[in-house]
Amino acid sequence: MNGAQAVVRTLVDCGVTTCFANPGTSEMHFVAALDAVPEMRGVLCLFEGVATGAADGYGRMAGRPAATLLHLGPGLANGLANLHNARRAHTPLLAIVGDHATYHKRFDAPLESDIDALAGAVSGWVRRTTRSADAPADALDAVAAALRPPGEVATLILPADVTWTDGAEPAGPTASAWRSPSPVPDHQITRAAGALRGAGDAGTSTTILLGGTGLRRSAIEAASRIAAATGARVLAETFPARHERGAGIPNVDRLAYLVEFAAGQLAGTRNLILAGASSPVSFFAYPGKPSTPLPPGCQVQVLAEAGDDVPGALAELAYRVAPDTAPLVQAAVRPDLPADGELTAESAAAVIGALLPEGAIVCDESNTSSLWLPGVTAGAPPHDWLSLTGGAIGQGLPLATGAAIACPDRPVLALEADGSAMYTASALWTHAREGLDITTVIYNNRAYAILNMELERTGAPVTGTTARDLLELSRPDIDFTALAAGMGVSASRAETTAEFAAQFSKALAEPGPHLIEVALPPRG
Ligand SMILES: Cc1ncc(C[n+]2csc(CCOP(=O)(O)OP(=O)(O)O)c2C)c(N)n1
Repeated sequence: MNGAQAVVRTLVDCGVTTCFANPGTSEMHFVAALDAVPEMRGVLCLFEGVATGAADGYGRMAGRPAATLLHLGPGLANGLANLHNARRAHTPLLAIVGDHATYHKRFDAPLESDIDALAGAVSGWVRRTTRSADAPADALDAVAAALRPPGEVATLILPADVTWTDGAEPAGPTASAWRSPSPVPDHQITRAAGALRGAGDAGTSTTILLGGTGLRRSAIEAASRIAAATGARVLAETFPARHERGAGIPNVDRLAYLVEFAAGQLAGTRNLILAGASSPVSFFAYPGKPSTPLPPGCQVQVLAEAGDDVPGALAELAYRVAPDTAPLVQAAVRPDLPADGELTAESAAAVIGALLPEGAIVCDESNTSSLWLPGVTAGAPPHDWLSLTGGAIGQGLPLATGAAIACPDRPVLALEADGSAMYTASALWTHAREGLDITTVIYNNRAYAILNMELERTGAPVTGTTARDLLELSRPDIDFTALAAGMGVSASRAETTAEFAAQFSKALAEPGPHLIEVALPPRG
């Protein structure tokens, strides 16, 4: 076998069976190896940000890494923003980056750049293979690193001659390579139990902040039992990688994006217990505003870090402080389909709440249009909610691509703001090419609406029309139905609530990708 064939065989043997690729000349032997090892599914993405975002969506849902195949430094750089989001999501992800042949690098050919430096910005593990015979073992180490709890981006740089040189043997998976999450030390559970025993006392309020695997069903149920028994509050981190929610699962509100609102949610908290979440911070600094929403004097304690066994820690805590208490589960309630009327983000949310199918995977990058969604979907049939973990927009359409490939039997919704959709719109072509069951809803408000709000909040002095003009997506308006149709995705445009309801239920009923453009009214 040549190095590429042995790497692909090794990856398949340890469960990495999907490769989101945008290759170039230095990756041609890797591409050819996909024919030699047909168990590896190659998925062509037309921009590297789609490949990396898709690998993020895949890893979040499958719990094991997909590979990406990227072309030297520039290809990696194009994929960096969504690798950043994957890093924040703690997604297991294997970034394979091709490079010039080892002996060719010193000639400084045009595509030569510092791949290692670029990779270091987002990866928990980086290795450059220099000999074909080492490539399979390096690939195995890369997968093990990606799966290291809580999950990380592992980057393997493969020079072209490493991939084309013969004499490599696949490396067998070694069970010891895969580590499980660490159990939480007893003293952390004891300390949290101590704080919780005083949770209901006047003036000593305790809040449990869930994040990471703390937002899986069993962890949420344990947290709900603790809350019911002790009077503690439970909140979720603002942008979870994957939140299991819906009827039959306790409802957990997310901490608000705006620091003032988050401060309101945390008001009165004397003890904050972190279960898989980081201590909350304001997304940005604003003149005169605090950097964290925590009330003054609030004690923060870690029950479990993201890489720990968060559900296990919560279960043990529930055993100690809530042995006889049942979780408070969310009832099955959903809004009626709204009557016809003006189509707004609020009425569109009601339609989604009324029709959300069981088992849906919702990839939410709807930004300012998301405000009404949590409330109207809380009692919908059980579903997963995937959000923008690292704030780098252009993630939603790729994320949906990977989620749909990881879970081909589940309906996937991509709820997309127009500006964010445009970063990685070519993901729609992959939706069509792979026949993915993804319903994309584009909220077309013809603006970077959130930045209009941020312009006010930062207090930046606006004296003319240029600043506002940089935040408008008009002249020309973007025609998303034409864009989608041009990439082979069945598309329609809704101007009223009834039109949206009809188009949305049709899209859900038909297999394959659909896009619905929600024409929002002009901002007041
Ligand atoms: C990679 C990246 N580039 C730029 C930004 C800055 N940014 C934040 S929100 C935003 C515009 C969002 O507009 P849209 O997606 O249309 O959502 P809306 O605010 O209209 O709901 C931009 C450009 C970012 N967060 N990430």
